[in-house]
Amino acid sequence: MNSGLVVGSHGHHVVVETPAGERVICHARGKKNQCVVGDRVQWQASKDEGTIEKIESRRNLLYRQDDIRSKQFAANLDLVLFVLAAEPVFSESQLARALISCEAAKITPVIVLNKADLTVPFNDAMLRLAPYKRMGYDVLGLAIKPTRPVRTEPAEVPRPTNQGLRQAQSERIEVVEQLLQVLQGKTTFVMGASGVGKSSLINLLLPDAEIATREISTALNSGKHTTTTTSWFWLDESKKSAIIDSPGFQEFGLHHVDKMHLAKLMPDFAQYDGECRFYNCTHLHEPQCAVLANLSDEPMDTAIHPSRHAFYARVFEELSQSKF
Ligand SMILES: Nc1nc2c(ncn2[C@@H]2O[C@H](COP(=O)(O)OP(=O)(O)OP(=O)(O)O)[C@@H](O)[C@H]2O)c(=O)[nH]1
Ligand SMILES: [Mg+2]
Ligand SMILES: [Zn+2]
Repeated sequence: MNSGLVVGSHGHHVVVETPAGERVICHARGKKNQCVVGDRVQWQASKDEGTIEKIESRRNLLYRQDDIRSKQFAANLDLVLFVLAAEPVFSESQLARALISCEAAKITPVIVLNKADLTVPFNDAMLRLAPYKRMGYDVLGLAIKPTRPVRTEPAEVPRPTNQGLRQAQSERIEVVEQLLQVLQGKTTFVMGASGVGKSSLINLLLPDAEIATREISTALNSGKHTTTTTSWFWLDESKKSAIIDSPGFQEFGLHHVDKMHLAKLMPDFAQYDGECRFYNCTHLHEPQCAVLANLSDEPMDTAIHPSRHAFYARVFEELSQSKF
């Protein structure tokens, strides 16, 4: 039996990396051995491919359920970078669901807002993230692959081109160093909607990775350079830090979450845990409910925004209908 790490997931097969750094295509033996990227496995060689015989117990498992049929996960993670962009305008429901999923799996999320070069929509998006900052989430504003300089000088002071270039380069270095600091010594899963710049982020950190990204010139609808598989990349030679690219998604089901546990996974709600009159309060209609008592659209750490409560009620209802 050989040991290995799952570094790629392609639907019908996975790629396993051996301790010596070789990569082998493996197939699962039966339903029980369905593994995901990040899994430590035992595998048996058969000709030039392999069979997964055993999955080592997981530290955690991130669920990302697109719909009833297709589920994708990664295991044994330290950090999730949830990437949003100034454009396309992000879905707050998707963000909120992803954060709940991270909390449920006990994995720290960091929100990355990309495309800082698109100043106006970027600032709007940053404003929409203010409540999440107040909840204690880290928000990192970046321009991973800007199409224009991020910081522009007044038009009447033209700068020599080489200086502009040098500034652009030093900004790149700043972004890379900022990111590498966050990722140091961790296994990080990059997730977010299609087109936000997940693969661009990995290319910036690892120019040799040369992941195809969705360029405007390659017809938006063709989906040609959209990521379709989940892949693991080492960030350092000592193999202490790793980053995982994943396909973009639309929906984000939370069917694995217990509805009575939902409020504990939302930090603005969780601050009132145990303060309602009834221990099994659903925070929907009960008298002397600490959550309902603190609904307010004031920008305060103690407030629960009415739109967050509407979101909570929607997900609570969804989980009440759930067949899972
Ligand atoms: N303006 C601007 N565009 C960017 C920036 N970063 C990435 N992009 C562009 O955004 C588009 C999508 O980037 P990708 O890296 O392919 O996005 P992705 O999240 O991997 O998308 P999927 O693989 O489909 O999930 C590309 O055209 C990038 O050039 C940025 O900082 N500013
Ligand atoms: Mg991609
Ligand atoms: Zn309550």
